[in-house]
Amino acid sequence: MRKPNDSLTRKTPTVKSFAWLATVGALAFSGPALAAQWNLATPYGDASFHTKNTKQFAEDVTEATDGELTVTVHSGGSLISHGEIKPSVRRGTVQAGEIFLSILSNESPVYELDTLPGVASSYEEAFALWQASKPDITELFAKEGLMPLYAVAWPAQGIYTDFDLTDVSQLKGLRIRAPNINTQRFVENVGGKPTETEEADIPTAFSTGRVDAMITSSSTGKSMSAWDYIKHYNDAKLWLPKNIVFVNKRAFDRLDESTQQAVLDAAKAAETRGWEASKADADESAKVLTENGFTISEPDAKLAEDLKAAGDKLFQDWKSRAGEEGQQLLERYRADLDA
Ligand code: PCA
Repeated sequence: MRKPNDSLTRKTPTVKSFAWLATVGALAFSGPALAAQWNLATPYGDASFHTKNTKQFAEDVTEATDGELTVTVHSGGSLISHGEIKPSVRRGTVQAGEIFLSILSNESPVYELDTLPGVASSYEEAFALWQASKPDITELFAKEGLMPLYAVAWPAQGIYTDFDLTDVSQLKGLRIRAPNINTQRFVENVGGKPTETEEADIPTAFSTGRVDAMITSSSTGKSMSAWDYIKHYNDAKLWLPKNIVFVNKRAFDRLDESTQQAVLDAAKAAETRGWEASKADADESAKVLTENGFTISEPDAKLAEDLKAAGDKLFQDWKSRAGEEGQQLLERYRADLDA
């Protein structure tokens, strides 16, 4: 492991003559032309385990390449808004980005699979689904000049309300915040009114009375200090959606081979670390919610059945949109699971 100031000491020459100084100057001048700098935009804030993981990825790249490539993470939508991140990476305005994969669901049914109930509801299944869908997603991204680096699941999605949720009819007419199209459809299927709100805007949406309830993970509840505006979490374990981190392919191709390999190695490590962090954060977040006065419950048999009915409808709708390609992907995933 390199010590923090190692490169400094190593690069500081012992100056013995002016001739040396000239050489050092020339080296210093040619250095920046070789080194590359990437900006990576993410909509998620520093409190999110995803952002911590991505920042670690950035540090790993800088360290492994000895500064030949530095990656600067711009978190919390500070550089580019969520919906603009993929177009910006495509154009090369920024070299890399992180997004909630299912915000792309209107582009292909493949992007919807991790927000469908009954497809993958544990970490093991969610990871198998990612493995099965990776070739399709890689191909779709390649068509836009993009390359996926890694993907990490959020903890399972549940329902936040300001009352104890025991019956699906309680959701009727409520304005429920949902992070993607399928969750919005699910809200409609349970009789609620879907409201699209970015994670960072959740506290304002509650404080201004724009929403009454939300669907998200325990992690987002913790990051957004949900106890300030709501008190009940039903851990319905609806699905485990993913974030994906990706890069502009031209920017990647411009790197020399060893730098490219360093990026791929750091991405592989980030994926493994991220899935572990997600599991740990799910537990930790449930604890923090409880400590802050939350009541956490699970659906009883009747509520589970009603949520499942709303989910089944979603799944049938997906099937009618998914076409041959989507069906095949689903079958491949199921076959892998059974293997
Ligand atoms: N948090 C993000 C995406 C899914 C999740 O758990 C959100 O709610 O926007």
